[in-house]
Amino acid sequence: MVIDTLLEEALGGSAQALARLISMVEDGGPDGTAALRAMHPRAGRAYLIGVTGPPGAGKSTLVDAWTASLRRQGRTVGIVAVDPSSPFTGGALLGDRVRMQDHATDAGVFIRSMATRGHLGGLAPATADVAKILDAIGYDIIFIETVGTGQAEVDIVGAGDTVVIVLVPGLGDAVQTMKAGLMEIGDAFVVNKADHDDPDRTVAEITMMLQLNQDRGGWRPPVVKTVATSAQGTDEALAAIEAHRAYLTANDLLERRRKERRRAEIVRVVERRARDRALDLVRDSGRLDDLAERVHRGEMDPYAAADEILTPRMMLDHVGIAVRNLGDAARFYGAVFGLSMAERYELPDEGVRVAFLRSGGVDLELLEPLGEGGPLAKFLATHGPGLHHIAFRVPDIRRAMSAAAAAGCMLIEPAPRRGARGSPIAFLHPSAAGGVLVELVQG
Ligand SMILES: Nc1nc2c(ncn2[C@@H]2O[C@H](COP(=O)(O)OP(=O)(O)O)[C@@H](O)[C@H]2O)c(=O)[nH]1
Ligand SMILES: [Mg+2]
Repeated sequence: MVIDTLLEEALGGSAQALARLISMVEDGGPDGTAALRAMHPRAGRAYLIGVTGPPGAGKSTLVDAWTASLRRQGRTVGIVAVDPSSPFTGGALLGDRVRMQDHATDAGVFIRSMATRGHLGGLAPATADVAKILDAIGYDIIFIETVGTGQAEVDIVGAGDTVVIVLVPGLGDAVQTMKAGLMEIGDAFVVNKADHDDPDRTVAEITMMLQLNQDRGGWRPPVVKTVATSAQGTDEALAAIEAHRAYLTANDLLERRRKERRRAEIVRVVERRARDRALDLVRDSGRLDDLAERVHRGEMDPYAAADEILTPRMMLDHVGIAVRNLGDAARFYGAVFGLSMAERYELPDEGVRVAFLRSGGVDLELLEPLGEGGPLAKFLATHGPGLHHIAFRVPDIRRAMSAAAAAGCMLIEPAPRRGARGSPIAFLHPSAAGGVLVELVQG
């Protein structure tokens, strides 16, 4: 399979294979999921550092300086940068590439720029997944750079083991940052562009805000001044990150943090699958056009239209089996499928005793005649035990009944009645339904 080959090549050090793998993951299709699945057991060794702050604060320049230092220590580095892609300029993607050129030929560094998907504050959702792939491939340190403007970004950098907030001198940004909720998640603060304005004042302001922010679990986020363009203070900032890592490790907090992140990961997978399922449901564009037309004409609202799409037009609800002895049959299905008897009741008017066995999917309704002469007793006398009826759940029982009547099917009763389980039910005569008695249940 293509994925296996790609994985093998990427693990063997092919940057090209790795880039293709990441594209698959970004696309979010089944191949990407397969790749992530295969890589999952290998991930968890890298240290993830989230870097965020206002645009232009110098995040990329800082990451670049840190990468150079880490490479000198012999550590490999993966970088995932999420940039707002301006429709006018093509965004900062090119800028990042140009700046990171020094590392372009270094096999120990892998840089991936991801575009935000259009809308303001929108983020390439696969960031954490891409980081995971880089982790699994074996990069020691992974930087996730995002523009800190809102909750979505908070979620993404929150995926880091250490979260670094980058600010520049001047109160405005710091206030904005606090509003965006970034203050609470910062494990270390960098005041970059210390060659400008009055950096010490900004350091003091941040320190004060941090003091107002109680309960950091014993950790005091350091605040470091840097000039990223000339690598001044950048090693001190890196040391602050390392100190946080050491703190987490020494206090058994790293594993706890990572375990908490698994919840977010599961939610992400559920979200992705739910979205895939949703796309599947609207794939029938003829049906979608039809619903759009009806909404447009004012015959229904968009919510009812969505309900029509989300509710299957027909779903097997239960299968009714005529038996001579309820207990024996129930024991059999219990022994084989582990079904338990959910309800048991007698309907003297209809001459049946009923047992419902719930399966979690399609239920079984076992029917035993109550005395002689009822319809079920007659059924048993002519057919013997066996399939008695199948019941379909439909969104609108009256609609289904009139469709059946229009198709020439005889209705056993003209209007729905309330079934023993509370929902409206109706029966269609077997003659038009392929020889099977069909029960309709409104779902
Ligand atoms: N004067 C000065 N300029 C810097 C500093 N750090 C970065 N820059 C410049 O600020 C601009 C934005 O930097 P960049 O790293 O792309 O910011 P990002 O948007 O936060 O990633 C670039 O032109 C950098 O060269 C600094 O410490 N001092
Ligand atoms: Mg940048």
